[in-house]
Amino acid sequence: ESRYNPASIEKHWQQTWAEQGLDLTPDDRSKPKFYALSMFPYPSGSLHMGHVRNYTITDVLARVRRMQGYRVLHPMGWDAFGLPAENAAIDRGVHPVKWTYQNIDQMRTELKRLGLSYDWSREVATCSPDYYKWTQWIFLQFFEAGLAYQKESAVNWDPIDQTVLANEQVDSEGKSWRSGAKVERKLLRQWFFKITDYAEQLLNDLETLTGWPERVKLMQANWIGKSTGAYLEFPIVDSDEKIGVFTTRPDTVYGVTYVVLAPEHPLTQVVTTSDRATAVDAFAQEIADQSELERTAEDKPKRGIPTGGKAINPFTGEEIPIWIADYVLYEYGTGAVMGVPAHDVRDFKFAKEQGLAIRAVVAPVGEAEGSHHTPYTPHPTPPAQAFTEPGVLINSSTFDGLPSIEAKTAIVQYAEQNGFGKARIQYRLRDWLISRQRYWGAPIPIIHCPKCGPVAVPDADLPVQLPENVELSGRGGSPLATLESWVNVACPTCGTPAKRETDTMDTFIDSSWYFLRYPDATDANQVFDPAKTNDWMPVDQYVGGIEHAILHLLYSRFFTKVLRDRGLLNFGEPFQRLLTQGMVQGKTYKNPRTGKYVISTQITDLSNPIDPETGDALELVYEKMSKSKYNGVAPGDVIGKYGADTARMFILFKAPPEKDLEWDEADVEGQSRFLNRVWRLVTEFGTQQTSTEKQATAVSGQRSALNKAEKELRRAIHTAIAAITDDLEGDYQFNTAVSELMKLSNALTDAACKDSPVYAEGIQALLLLLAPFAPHIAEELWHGLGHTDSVHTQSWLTADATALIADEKTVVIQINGKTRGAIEVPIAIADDRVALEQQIRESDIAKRHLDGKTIKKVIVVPGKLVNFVVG
Ligand code: ANZ
Ligand code: ZN
Repeated sequence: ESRYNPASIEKHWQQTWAEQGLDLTPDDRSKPKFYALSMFPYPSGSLHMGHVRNYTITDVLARVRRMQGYRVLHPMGWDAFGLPAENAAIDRGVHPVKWTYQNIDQMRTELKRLGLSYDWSREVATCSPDYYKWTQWIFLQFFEAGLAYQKESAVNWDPIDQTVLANEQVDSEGKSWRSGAKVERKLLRQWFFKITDYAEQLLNDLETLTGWPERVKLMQANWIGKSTGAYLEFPIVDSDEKIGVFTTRPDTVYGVTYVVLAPEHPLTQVVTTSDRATAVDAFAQEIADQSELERTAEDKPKRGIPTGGKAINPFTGEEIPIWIADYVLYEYGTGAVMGVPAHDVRDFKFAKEQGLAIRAVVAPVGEAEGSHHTPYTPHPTPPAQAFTEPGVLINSSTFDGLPSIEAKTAIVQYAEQNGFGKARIQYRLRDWLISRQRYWGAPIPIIHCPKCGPVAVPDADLPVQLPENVELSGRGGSPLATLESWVNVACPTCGTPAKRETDTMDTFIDSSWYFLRYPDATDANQVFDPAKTNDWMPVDQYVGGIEHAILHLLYSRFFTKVLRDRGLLNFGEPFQRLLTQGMVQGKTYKNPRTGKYVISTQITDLSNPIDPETGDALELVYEKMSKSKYNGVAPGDVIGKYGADTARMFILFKAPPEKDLEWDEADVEGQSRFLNRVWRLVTEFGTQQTSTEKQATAVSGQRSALNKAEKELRRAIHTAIAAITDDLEGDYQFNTAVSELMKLSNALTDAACKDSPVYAEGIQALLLLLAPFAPHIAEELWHGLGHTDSVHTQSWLTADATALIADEKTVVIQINGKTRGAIEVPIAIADDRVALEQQIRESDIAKRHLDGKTIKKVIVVPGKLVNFVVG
């Protein structure tokens, strides 16, 4: 009998499976399909535990569905464009191509060590020309559909590095992460995707995503941010122009005491009076340099100044002042707001600070005029705070007395009839800015012609290859712009000398369609064969991190809808079910006073951890694994020490998939011990019988012919089958599935019928049930039993319902409520009140305790308990 040696068996089976092509995607359309997908990683260089958890979850599902008779598509690839490669080039002089592919090779090797059943023949890397050719082709589909356009837009500009920064590269003080310079806002011509055209669908279709976590759907809905209200126009005094505002509260229009423009609003120039011009310009300049975050921060005082201009409230004819203020965003609604301090918190604060009039026009229900409870008294002084709830209109002319909801409709109708407004729906979602002044991304396939404007690169000329010899300095805008030989081309339409677009695409574009490519990953002639992609899609189970709850998932849904509308797809939602796995947290030593993290190897006594630098007592907490917290565990180390099967089992066992998981070495060892027990159990069984016998006896006999021990074991086996099968549906309770495996192994260990065919059935069942979780050891032991085909190609077991039924029930015997013992009673008797009492009275235990006593009362709970109350 050999010892369990994960290192050698895992390597052996990984090679064998690859040679056999075990994980290739079958083409057999007679089977139902199952598309199992993990979010593909960015090739940073090495796997972290978050990856391991993500991919293990998906792998278990892929393996189990195969055994259940599905044809499974389970692919893997690389989200390989992006800034880190470019920074590596700048910092260390390695070319992004080389850096990226080295990382991919390293990570692929690590993935293979985990025994993940990927169809590697479908691997994609978004930075490969075979892939980005189609990213560019899709861009042109958007362009043709009018969904890709250029617009001046404010970007974060680093004046030292002379480059555009992403929002994430600007810190909370508005400084560049790289140069530390105060970031400026600069207007540049950028490419956008018109995602706002799909806002309504993206919102409404969330309802159809019944397999998504509610939390994620809510986050998307909030991001899309639908508001129903009105567009109203306020004419400017002494001008033909009008200020359009978006409001969700048209019912408050009689309470408007001023209008506010965003400082960037073009009408600012029109309304500002000459005496105010200098002050207004200075203020606008100051605000322009602030990020949106700084401007909208809740706790900051609202800042603004009057322009000197006046507008007219079209409902009252009244003249009201026009201001500019930082809290009005140019990018939302119309970039202008009607100020109603009595009913809006921000307006209220602003009016108080600036001494603007406050006029109540909505009263709480019951306080308004005409109510029979309290006679209405207009507020003699301005209210102490804004009343933001709906109520009943007051001080609103003919609309007085209307409840807010009705007043909204009536007021919008009135505005519409008189030509100064209409109903409007507004979304918080903005068009997607997709151009990046970066090298390591897919070039935007557009040629700018002085005669024709922006022209699509003809399909035949795709891909627009990324030139390799580009100097990367990290400064000065788009690196591609420096390569004149590449930039200068003839216009494909008219032949005039023209210039290539030098921006590249946001890498989120690459990942917005990769799942459509896997069904036809190597197609050189088309983006994908619609027949194949329509067959495999939608993804049946998508697994990934919650950090992608909004952008990646929203963009992917958007792409799917656009490509459907282009006639390429016959479905509108890409991901049927979504699982967002919890974080993997590591044991972290933290100094509560300084907030600093301490490396565990520097701590002398881990049971009483002290900060070696400061002498403070350290706190032991679990936090998301990260280099800066010294709490990471490298997947390679764990696999090296315990094997991939143990790592997988631990991760699945330790917490339900959507919950956070605390990495705990003791529990890893626990799983290692469990697999060792399974190893011994099965190998001991194997040595007792010849292989032919083992297979012959694996089929259990008739239930009636079984003795008590056999029946019990069979019940344990089929309980495990039923429970594990159930755990692999619905909520995916892998943790309880693993405990069921442990229970079954215990039942086998304790079984009093080791030479029975039922025992052989149990051993086989254990391996088949274990296979999706710990694929290598299951395969090795399966072959050890004499099988010549793979455990992973076997059929999943179905529970035998008759085996689940127990013959007897355990009934507790109590005297005056105290438990004195328990006996097994045949079910027919246990469930019959009278028969049960009779049987229990005659039992030895009862007789002994009742001897010489008078029974006053007997309480019988059929199937469970008999309690004798004695005097
Ligand atoms: C008058 C009013 C009165 C408003 C009232 C609210 C309460 P949501 O729900 O987020 O869509 N608003 C409109 N455009 C704005 C902009 N560009 N920057 C800052 N604020 C803007 O919010 C819509 C409300 O936010 C609008 O309704 C407007 O203020 C303000 F008692 O109009 B309201
Ligand atoms: Zn041209």
